[in-house]
Amino acid sequence: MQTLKRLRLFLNTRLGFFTLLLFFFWLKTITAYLVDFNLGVTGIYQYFVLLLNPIGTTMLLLGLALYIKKPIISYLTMFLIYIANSALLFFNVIYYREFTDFMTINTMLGYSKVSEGISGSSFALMKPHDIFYVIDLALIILLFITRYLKFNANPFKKINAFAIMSFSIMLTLATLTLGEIDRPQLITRTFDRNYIVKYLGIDSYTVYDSFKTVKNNRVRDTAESYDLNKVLDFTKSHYASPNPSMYGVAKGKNVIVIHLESFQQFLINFKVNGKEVTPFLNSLYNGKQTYSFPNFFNQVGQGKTSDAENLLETSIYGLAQGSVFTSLGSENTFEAAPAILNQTSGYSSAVFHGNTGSFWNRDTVYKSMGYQYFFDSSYYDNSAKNTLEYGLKDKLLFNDSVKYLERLQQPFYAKFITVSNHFPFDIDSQNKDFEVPNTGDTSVNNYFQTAHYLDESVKEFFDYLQKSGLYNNSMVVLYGDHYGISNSRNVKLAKLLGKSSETWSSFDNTQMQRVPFMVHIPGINNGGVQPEYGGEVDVLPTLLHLLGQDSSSYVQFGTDLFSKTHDQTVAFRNENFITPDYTVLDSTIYDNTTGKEVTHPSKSVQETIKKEQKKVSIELNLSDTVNNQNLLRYYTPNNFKPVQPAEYNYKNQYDKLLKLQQELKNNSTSLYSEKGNKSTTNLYKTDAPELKPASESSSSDSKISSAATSAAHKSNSSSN
Ligand code: GP9
Ligand code: MN
Repeated sequence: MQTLKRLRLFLNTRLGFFTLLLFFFWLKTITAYLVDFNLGVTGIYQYFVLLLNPIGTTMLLLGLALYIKKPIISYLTMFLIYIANSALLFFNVIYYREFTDFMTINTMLGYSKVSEGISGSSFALMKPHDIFYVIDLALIILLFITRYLKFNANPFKKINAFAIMSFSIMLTLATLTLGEIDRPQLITRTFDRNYIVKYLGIDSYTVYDSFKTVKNNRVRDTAESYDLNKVLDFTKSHYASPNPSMYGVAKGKNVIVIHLESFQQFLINFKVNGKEVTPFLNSLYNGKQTYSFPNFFNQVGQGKTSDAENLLETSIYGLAQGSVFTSLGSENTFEAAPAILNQTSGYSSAVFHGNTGSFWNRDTVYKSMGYQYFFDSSYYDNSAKNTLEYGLKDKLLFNDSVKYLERLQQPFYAKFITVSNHFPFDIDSQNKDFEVPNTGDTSVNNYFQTAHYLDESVKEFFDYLQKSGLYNNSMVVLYGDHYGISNSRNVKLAKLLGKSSETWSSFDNTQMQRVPFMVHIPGINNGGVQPEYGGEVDVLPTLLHLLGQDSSSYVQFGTDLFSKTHDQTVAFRNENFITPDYTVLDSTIYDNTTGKEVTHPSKSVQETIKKEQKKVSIELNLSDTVNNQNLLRYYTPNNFKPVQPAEYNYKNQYDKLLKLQQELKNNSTSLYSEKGNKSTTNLYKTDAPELKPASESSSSDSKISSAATSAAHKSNSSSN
């Protein structure tokens, strides 16, 4: 009784009211975190951060009202702040149900082209338990009406208000630090809005997003047609016309892009203890039906995988800092491979990726790229045994995607993003079948195992392509997105590569940025190793020309690798570059054949390098202008219609595919229809232990499991 009385007395102070609101809001936020959002929280540490993160920001916001002297105004202000914050939380809950993502400022203001904000129809998304998010408001008002709570007329000391504010700022900073410890570069790289909310809370996320939006808008608003003209001048004069003997070699074929996660060129034909690490990829690489590029470099920045995707499918660079996908991808205009191929030759398009759709903001950006279908982790059985840190294991990704792939209308452009070969290269023991070297660094050792696993996965997929007949009318493009072994770990690798760790240099680190680029076209016989130097930015014009598409009117910074006038200078994101003869790092010139620094370059070498350096800087700068000022919104290439992202929706895609197939009747070109309405999934053979009958797992049936995202999210080490 006594305590109840005391509690009531406390609640009737201004601090008491503050505490009450703080407690209610904390409770609502945690409910949203655990019941409505799927943040993939694992382990005590992450739960601790989750429980802690709403406190600092809520105190900070409500605490503002404590500075107001007049009791009524102070109480009212505090309550209004509370209502506004509750509304933000609640709208996010509703929005999340539709988009599995959080609202950005642009969505709230209705500026986002990609997904509409909360609309009338969104209220159909309400659930019975939503009452919990509003009942507190009624309760508080009731407490005042019944006079259980009263306005306390005693002034609140400024110094106390200040103390509360300082404490709340400290708490917010502490949360940020705890988040950064678990997820380094949380803010700078912004992998995923889910992560920001998980570690920092919904309020901090909104503030962060507002800052970003204001900054982006400011830069964007400075755009002038003059800037676009400069870009067009460059891309037009840089354009390399196709090699007639290669133009249209793969015309009309399906395009299957296989993203080999963290896969470096040095693995190709590499042996450990006398055994090839990737025998299947080697066979492709060495064969006559593949154009293979050993001097092909990754050009990614902090956006890693997403930068690679952007470079490959738009031929525009990533940003000097952060990822284009996450920083600008929600608003920018894209003129990307899937949209181009759809508009020029009726290609359908899909991405298959066993991680959460919001990672790298893919679920949003893919719409602007014109991807018709995006099969993310929600389309696969992502139970714990099937996943590694970044989602579905590769063998399962390929196997489980076939039921969707066979329903795609042909020709299609389909991209598979693998994940198993990702730092820290950990794979469960039942999938280990390769004797790894001993370099003294576990992640380096295990890299060979996961690369080997990836190789087996690709082989199984190729076997299926052949059996199902897809193989003959497809062109398969394979590429490594970026390094797996970081510069700091390269020294551990040196000995295996026949080099010394003592003399290992930045020149060597740069050479390690080679990643495979292979274009496998069944039926050709003039393939083989191509000596040309090139990078990820060169892929799109190359592919367009192979498919018989004119690329001259697009804003693309790369050039066709097969063209006689292909530009062989490869720019890295930090303005370093490499040519067939020289590697230039911070103005230091290295000779590619000796690996030694050119201390006294001849006049002509000096001049060439100066010219190339200037071009590289201009090119990267122009690319930044295109991205930062969203210049493509002002430029529509010939025969191209701007993509309308809001027309895309990645829900219930399997049903959509079936429906389309039915509507098209005899005109359906899906593999399934071609086979006389028979599935080809039984043709897929995999030795994936997860699918062995002994284990109680089911095969290609997709289950939308609530655990789907958690395994994919549990990772806390994206970069090494
Ligand atoms: C996640 C995967 C990894 O979905 O693509 O991205 P990365 O860490 O390599 O940039
Ligand atoms: Mn990657």
